[in-house]
Order: sequence, then structure tokens, then C-alpha cells
Amino acid sequence: MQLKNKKWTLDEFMAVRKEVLKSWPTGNDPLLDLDESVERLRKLPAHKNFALKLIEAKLQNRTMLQPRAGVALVPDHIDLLQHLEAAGADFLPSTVDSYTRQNRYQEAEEGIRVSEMQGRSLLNGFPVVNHGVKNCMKVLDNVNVPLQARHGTPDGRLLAEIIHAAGWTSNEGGGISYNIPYAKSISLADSIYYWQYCDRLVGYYEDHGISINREPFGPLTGTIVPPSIAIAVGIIEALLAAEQGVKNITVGYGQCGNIVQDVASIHMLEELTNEYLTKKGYKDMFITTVFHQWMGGFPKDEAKASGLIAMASTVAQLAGATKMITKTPYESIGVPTKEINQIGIKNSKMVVSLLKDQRFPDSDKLHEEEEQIRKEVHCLLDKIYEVGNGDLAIGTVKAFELGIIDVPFAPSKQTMNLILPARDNEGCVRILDFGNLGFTEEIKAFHRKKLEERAKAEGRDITFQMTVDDIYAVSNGELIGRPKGFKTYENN
Ligand code: 8ZB
Repeated sequence: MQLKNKKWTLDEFMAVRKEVLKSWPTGNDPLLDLDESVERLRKLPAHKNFALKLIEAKLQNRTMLQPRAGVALVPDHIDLLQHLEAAGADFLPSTVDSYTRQNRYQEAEEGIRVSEMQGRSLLNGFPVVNHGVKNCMKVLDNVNVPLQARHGTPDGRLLAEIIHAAGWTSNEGGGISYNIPYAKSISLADSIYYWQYCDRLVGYYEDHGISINREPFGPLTGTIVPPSIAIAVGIIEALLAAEQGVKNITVGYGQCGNIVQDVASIHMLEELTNEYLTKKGYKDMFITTVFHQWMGGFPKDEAKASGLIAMASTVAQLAGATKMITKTPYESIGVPTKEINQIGIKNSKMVVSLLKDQRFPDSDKLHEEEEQIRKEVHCLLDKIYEVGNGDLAIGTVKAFELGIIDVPFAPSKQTMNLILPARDNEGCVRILDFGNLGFTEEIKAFHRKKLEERAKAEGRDITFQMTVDDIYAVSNGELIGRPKGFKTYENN
């Protein structure tokens, strides 16, 4: 099939679906009858519908919380989710294991078997495909809030079928955001095609009156990603999803660290997503935002990690994000236990609750940062449409090939990997090396000027060393990776 940004016909979708359902035995389940699934989902109470609860959150101006969590076995997974719900999670996840993300179901099966034998989880998530629709339903039956699959799967077509049939009303991911940061050699054209399928499936449900939420993975590589790049990718995935019939989209962004830039980013994420969806003629869309607590390296010390979590919560709430994905004080050590995961939720909830009646005040500085992001996102998207001759799917593949859009520190060969980010003297993420990034000279000059301010303050040249220092800074308790001996007060 020639990739293009065009809604698949029902016949096209159904033909591919036949093959998808054959890819593992759990795909051969009468519960996967689409029309029966639609009727089952019609009976799902509103408080368990992800999309409806997000609409409510947005109307109430609240920032809702969601942790990450997933273990190998069904009873343990249910117990884990119940603990997180009790700690205050407004939405629950099922983080999927790495074998499933790579469609290695045989190895996931082995992981389940050994986990059963040893009485502990030997997988780093919940293997949705192996457990099948019935077990996924059982998980949902045992919690009182909506459920979402969170994974990192370039080809999650069967996964999407299974979770939605089980009443999980949100799926995270997208053709770019679940390929570039997660895979090395999967072609972008392929992953965009696989995700068109997942979105078309949601489109089927929406066409039959069932609201299902979709969430592009905003943080990408989680390592000092310049906001305009993350936002542009989120908008592209929102537009590709809308074309396939998706109506409820949560665009995401990972905390960068400078509060003004982070607030501006959340504002622009929402404004620009709405702007493009409207401009391209998509109607009845409901857009919400998700703020990810710091996705880079965490401090080892649990109390310090708690400080970072509290700061992230402050920013998410002040920015007015609809949802926030929480971290735990255990982040630098590994996958969290349920106890430490509960602590992360309570820590975050405390801050969000204290700040619920406050918003970040308007200021010239905020508007300047917003305007800069607006300009950069427009510039990137214009170039992408241009190289695609007006087709967004084709344009995206070409733009990545040419480096017009590029993601720093990605393992994927599908991205040029030429750009280098670094922080400016106030900790805003800027770009030090542009590679082939589709920016105008004016935009590039702004970034250079900002980095020169830092270079001057630090008494060193603008070099790759800044990038390296910045990558490690937060885990050492600083936002900006300053050279040894640098004293802030002497320079301010
Ligand atoms: C891209 C997401 C990375 C984050 C967490 C990591 C990290 C991964 C699980 C999980 C709880 C799991 N993560 N797998 N958290 N349960 N099974 O995702 O710790 O913070």
C-alpha cells in the first residue's frame, strides 16, 4: 500500500484486520468481533471511559494524575493497579513489557511461565497480547478508573485490537513517537502505516459513537528535546490520527526544566494542535494535554528525586496541563515497586492540590517564549507539508530522511541524528547544532544568541561539552551543566 495521509476505507481496514488477527492465537477470539465490542463498550460506565474523564478534567480545569505500572501476571497486575488507584491515580496505565513491544510473543509467553514458577514478575510490563481480551477485561473489571495501554510498540496493531475490545479506552503512541525513540531499523513509512491502522480502529469505534482517547508520546527520547520539535511531532501525529477518525487526542510534552519555557510549551502544544486540526478541517475534536515529569536522568537520592517530582508537579499545574504522568523517587534505580509508585502519586497529588487555584501569570517573557515556539513549529510544519507536496504522511517520511525534522539522541537510523541541543543561561533548551533542521536563519540566530549569553557567562566557547554537561546536570542537582568552579552569583 502506498503511504498517504488518507482515511482508510472500511474495506481496506477489514482486509488488513484479517491478517492482524492471525498474527498470534489470542487474535482468534470471538470477543474481537468489532460490532459486539462496540455494544460492550457502549455499556461501559462513563467514569471508566478515558476520553470522557479527560473532557471532565478539562472542563473542571484540573490536572489529573497517571502513573506507569505493569507486571507479568494478571492477579499481581490487578493488585498493583488497585494500590495505585488507592494512592490517588485518576487514570491507570498498563505499561507493556519489552518483548510485546517488539512483537516477540513467544518470549513473552516464556516470561509469563517463569514468572508463575518463581512467583514474581520477570517481565518489565504487562504482556497484553499474550493475556488476550478476557484477561484485559478482568483487569478493567477490578479497577474504578479508565485504563490505557502505554508501551512503545512500532507495530501495536494486535495490541490495539485486544485492549479496545477489552474496554481500555486509551492507547498511547504514534507512528513517529513509538518508532524513533524505541527502535533502530524499523522504517518510518512502516510504523506510520501500522499506526494508521491503530487510529483507523479507533475511528471505527468513534464512527459508532464510542469515545476512545489517543495519546502521542510527547517526550520522544526524553533527553533535552527542544520543545518545538516535540510539539511538531505531536501535531503531526494528531493530524494523522484525526484523518483516520480519531476525535479525542491528548498531546504530550516532557518537562525541560526552565519554568517559563515549560509553561509556554504546554500552552503552545494545545493552541497549535487546535490551530492545525481546525485549519485542516477536522471537526468535533477534543484536545487535551499531558505533562510528563522529568524524563531524563534522575538523582539517585530518593529525597532529591522527590524534589524534582514536586517541581514537575508545580509546573504541570501552573501550566494547566490536563494530565500529568508521574515518576517515582526510585526512578534512577529501576522499575518502581508498588509502594514507591504510591509515594510518587501522593507527592504529586499534594502539589497539584495545593496549587489548584493558581495559574502561571502572564508576562512578556512568557509571551516571547510562546511566540518563539509558535514560529518554530510553523516553520517545521510548513517545510514538512512542502516536501510532501501537501501530504503529511509522505512529508514526514521525507522530512526525517532529509533531516528537516530531527530528534536528538534517538537510536533510530530513520532520523539524521545531527542536531545537538544545549541549555541557555537560564536553562531553556536551545539548539547548538542544527544539522539540516528546517529552520530559517532568523530562528537559528535566536538560538545562537541565547547560547552565546551562556558561553559568555561561563567563559567558554559554545561546544558539544555543554550538551554533555547538560545531560548529566539534573541528576547532579543542577539544571544547567556549568563548568567546574562556575559561581552563579558572580555572573548575575
Ligand atoms: C519511556 C518511559 C520510561 C519510564 C517507567 C520507567 C521510566 C517502565 C515500567 C515503568 C512502572 C513498569 N517504566 N516500565 N514503570 N512499571 N513496568 O517508564 O521506570 O520511568
